[in-house]
Amino acid sequence: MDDIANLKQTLSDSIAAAEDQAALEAVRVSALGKKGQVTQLMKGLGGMSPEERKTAGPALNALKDEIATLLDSRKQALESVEMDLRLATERVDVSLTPRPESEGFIHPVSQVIDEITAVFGDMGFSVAEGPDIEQDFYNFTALNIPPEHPARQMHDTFYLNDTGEGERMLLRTHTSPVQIRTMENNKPPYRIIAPGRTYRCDSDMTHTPMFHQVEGLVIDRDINMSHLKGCLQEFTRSFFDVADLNVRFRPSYFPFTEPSAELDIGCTRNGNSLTIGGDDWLEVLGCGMVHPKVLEYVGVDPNEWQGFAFGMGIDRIAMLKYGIPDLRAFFESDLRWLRHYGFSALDVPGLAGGLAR
Ligand code: 2NM
Repeated sequence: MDDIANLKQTLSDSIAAAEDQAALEAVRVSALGKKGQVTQLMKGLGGMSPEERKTAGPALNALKDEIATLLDSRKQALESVEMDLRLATERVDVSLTPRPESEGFIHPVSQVIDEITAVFGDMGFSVAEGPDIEQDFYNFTALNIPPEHPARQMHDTFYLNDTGEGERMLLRTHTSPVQIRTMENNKPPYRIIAPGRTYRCDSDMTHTPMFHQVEGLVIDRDINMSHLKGCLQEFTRSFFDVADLNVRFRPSYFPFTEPSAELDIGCTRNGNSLTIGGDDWLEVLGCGMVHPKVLEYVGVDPNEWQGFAFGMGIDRIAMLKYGIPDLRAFFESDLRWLRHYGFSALDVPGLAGGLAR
């Protein structure tokens, strides 16, 4: 029993003297490890007489528990000292300047689509969408474009490969098929715009084979030409943010409208440069009263319903509004170009960047 008391004293002293985790672990191994002193004594129990074992057994078990408890509390004390030391000596420099995140930019075409949508949205229009790959019926026939019309010739329209099953599909040459589908699938009245990609086999300084259009459609029981004029005058003045912008309508022709017109806005030409506002004229969109034949194609009774439609190219008016000189740079995906001409998604000065609202 004296051996036990002595061992307990020695081990407690070693535990108290352990200066760090490694020293403490060494003490633990020397006491409770496989060949540790306490372990060895416990192995000796087997060779004892039952009498001896009766007193030595509980005493050794108590020693083992006491040493384990002492080891544990010393371990916690050392950990807390180590933590205090780390807290006192280590630093996180929260003042370090962060590396700048790379910021994305809104493409001018997306920005202009958003602006146009905002203006017509305020006038009660909603946005309609449809497929880029179309059938001849929706792109041409239903728009009163007869088979012999030049717009149908191969040089203008991209046709998909013939699959042998039915009609050859094509890439829509305007977004009008969206209006056709909307009228076919919904009952009048309609008040929609259809922005999106359009395709024509044309590529030079001022034409890209893929370009963007917004078309609009208003059909109700008594929509007339003056609604068309008021709506589009309001749109151009709001979109270009020029309150007294000159506007004029010139007679024109489209197969899908009768009468048809083109809308010019006031501009100023100076050598090669062109600015909005002034006494010169610039053509910006086509429009007209929807042809009765178009309404008949989609099952809308032209004796009950009538209205107007319009269409404009987005890419060119984006160039105009934001002074972008080269159309082809629009679709080259040059990030330096986008950083220069693009719009921040986070710092939007009013939805339309200076809309008169
Ligand atoms: C234009 C000009 C005039 C037009 C017509 C239609 C529809 F589907 F309602 F008949 N959608 N868009 C239209 C009318 C388009 O673009 C220069």
